[in-house]
Amino acid sequence: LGRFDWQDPFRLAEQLTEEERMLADAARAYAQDKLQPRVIAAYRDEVTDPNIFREMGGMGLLGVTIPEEYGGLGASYVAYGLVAREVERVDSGYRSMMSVQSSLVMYPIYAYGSEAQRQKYLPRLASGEWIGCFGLTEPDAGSDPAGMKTVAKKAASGYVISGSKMWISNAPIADVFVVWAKSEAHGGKIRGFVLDKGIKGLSAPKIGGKLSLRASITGEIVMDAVEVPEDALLPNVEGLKGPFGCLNRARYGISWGVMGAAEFCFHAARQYGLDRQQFGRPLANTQLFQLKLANMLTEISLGLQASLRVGRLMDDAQAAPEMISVIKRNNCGKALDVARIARDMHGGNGIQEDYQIMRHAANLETVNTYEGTHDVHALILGRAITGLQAFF
Ligand code: TGC
Ligand code: FAD
Repeated sequence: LGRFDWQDPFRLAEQLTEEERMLADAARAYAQDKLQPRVIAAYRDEVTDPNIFREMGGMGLLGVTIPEEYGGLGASYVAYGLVAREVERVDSGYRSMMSVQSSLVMYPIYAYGSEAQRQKYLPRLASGEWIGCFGLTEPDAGSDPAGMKTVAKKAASGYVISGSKMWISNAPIADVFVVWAKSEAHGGKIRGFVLDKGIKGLSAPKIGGKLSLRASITGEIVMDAVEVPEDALLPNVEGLKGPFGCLNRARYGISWGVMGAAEFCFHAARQYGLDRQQFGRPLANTQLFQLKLANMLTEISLGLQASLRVGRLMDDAQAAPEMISVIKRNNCGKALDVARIARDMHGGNGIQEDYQIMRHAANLETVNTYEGTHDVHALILGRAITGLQAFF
């Protein structure tokens, strides 16, 4: 008979390569030693420390899949997912900082950029010296990015970009802005542009009042007739498949990340149930408590196994976007359920910051919404199942 380990029910660890295991261990050590001690205060005080990018860069955690010649690790998508899991075990906001930089800024510059753009940006994004952001969403175009109003008009020296982006992770502290606009010179098609901080007409005010993802700064991007040279254009992609190509990678990483947050909540609920006595016995010695733990273990182990499968297919260039919708949608929804139930299992302590469950639950509300909401991914799958699109 095989052995059973409640912390690794399907023996995920032994399905990884040595390199993947080593990177996951390094990411866990970094996250637990350097991020965990500061997250409670950072979340409470809504502080994003830009040094975290430099620390992550120093550890090789930014642009894990980008080739080494541009400062990345040239590692697998499975390795990238494992890093996301370890960082999000501490906080979804820290994983957000890492995944925007890696999948939404470095990836498009690598995949769609010129050699000069790769050389200029990638090494400094990989080291964390520069911070990047990705502007797709607008005040009136969230789930439907095709409805964006930002335009790029041809000018003598390049382009003039006007419009505004909303809910942009990292924007107020960003040095590099990857923004998507409808380009008049390209028949109104969506094109990507790379903007440098400090150019005239570009600003990124912080969005305040967030009750979720408070350790990750979020802002607008306001572009008031921003003039950029011709070489700000990402030359090698046109249309929505540009931003969606980046989102495929970020959504995949999120599917691993949220399982890390769920594992934290599951482990905490188990320990709490073993330690806390009511009615003369540990809470964990009741049937209802055990049922909840069994459900958590089941959903987490299935979710991780699914992410591993899709990651292996990504590494073989065989993953379809619909597979990513399945794991982004299901893992986010299940992680949110796990966090909410773990909050309940902690009783009154569940709302206290030191127990960290409420923070994870609040964060996962955002993660369930960004990168395609839970329902938008259902519609993507519904279209694939029926051949009928039901968005409008
Ligand atoms: P649709 O007609 O489906 O497609 C238009 C073009 O795009 C192509 N395409 C894809 N290409 C690659 N990967 C994918 N996943 C793709 N999905 C679509 C498609 O082939 C087509 O290409 P072409 O050449 O024929 O033109 O477009 P639609 O307008 O009907 O799309 C509908 C829908 C709902 C699927 C889509 O708009 C959608 O996914 N909406 C959700 C928006 C979203 O996810 N926004 C995320 C913003 S970024 C963010 O949240 C970052 S948070 C990060 C953090 O902090 O961690
Ligand atoms: P809406 O699209 O208005 O949706 C509202 C509700 O309507 C949702 O429940 C949705 O599922 C539902 N709905 C929408 N369309 C349909 C339909 N056809 N049928 C049925 N129901 C529908 N964006 C970026 O570009 N870059 C970033 O870095 C970034 N970071 C973010 C960070 C945070 C903290 C947050 C909260 C968001 C971030 N986003 C970012 C934006 C995010 O991607 C959007 O919030 C998300 O895509 C949803 O868009 P929306 O908020 O406009 O909601």
